[in-house]
Amino acid sequence: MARMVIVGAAQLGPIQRTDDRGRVVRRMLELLHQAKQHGCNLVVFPELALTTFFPRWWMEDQGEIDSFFETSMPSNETAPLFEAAKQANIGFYLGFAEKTRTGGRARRFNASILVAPDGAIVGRYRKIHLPGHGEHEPWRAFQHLEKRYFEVGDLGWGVWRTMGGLFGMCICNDRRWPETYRVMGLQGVEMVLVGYNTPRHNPPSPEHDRLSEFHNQLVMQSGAYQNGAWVVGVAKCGIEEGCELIGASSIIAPSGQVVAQALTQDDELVVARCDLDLGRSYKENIFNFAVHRQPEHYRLIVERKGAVEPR
Ligand code: CDV
Repeated sequence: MARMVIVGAAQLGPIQRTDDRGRVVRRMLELLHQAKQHGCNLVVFPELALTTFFPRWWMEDQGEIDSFFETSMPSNETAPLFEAAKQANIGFYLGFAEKTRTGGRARRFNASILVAPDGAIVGRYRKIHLPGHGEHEPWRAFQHLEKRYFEVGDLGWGVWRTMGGLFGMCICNDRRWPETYRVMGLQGVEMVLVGYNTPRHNPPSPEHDRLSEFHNQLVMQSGAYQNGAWVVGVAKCGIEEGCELIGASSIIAPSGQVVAQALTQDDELVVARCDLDLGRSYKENIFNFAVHRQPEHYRLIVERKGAVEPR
């Protein structure tokens, strides 16, 4: 019998700096309500879904920076989301800025959680590929200070058995790197969940701006196909504090085909019925890792970070 998961990609339109979390959660609850009407089992929200994309600003006051972080999950503001999802028997992925304390010091991550339909947090992920820069670069139209505000994630890419399948998570820039998907592929992942905030304008390489949606599709479709897994990519998008973020939230089959895609740059629920067994023919044939991979020839991938050209 097919293992069906009805997935809702809950794209969010822009969140302005003045929008408080209560207002954002009300928008998310509306998308969750729509998901329930569509019979969804799983809803995927974007990266840093509770606030505006704050790494676009240089900030020096740690109190101001910390105002964008969550110190507990669920928090007071997100508790209604957890409660409504549990009532609706829907699992969800949520991206947020996490502040935690370990070894007597504060640590900050760009994080996501996977919540099962019974309300239990079954998976945690902390973003590994942090794009942008760590210092103020005033020449840019806007900053991208993820390297300043977050530590590199320390949990690797896990895969969790829940909702009748094998689910993995990554966050935004991670989706551009084949290693992200392959580490999950090597754990048999059947569906990769990824939230993103992708400014259309890339200050160091503006010649790429017109290709933003193409690159978004290219990496998620190839990640899906090369690992025989579904990929659900969900944007926060539209014009946020004067900065345009792309939409194009997509549900992509293990064949690499886009099954459903957002039409707007606003709050929008994109729904697809996903057969988790659809990846099997890829995993057992063309991408049968156990038969065809040659890891002894891949050593450079883990031994070398940057490219070194031959002499
Ligand atoms: N939030 C992100 O990770 N954004 C990057 C941009 C800066 C290129 C992305 O890969 O979409």
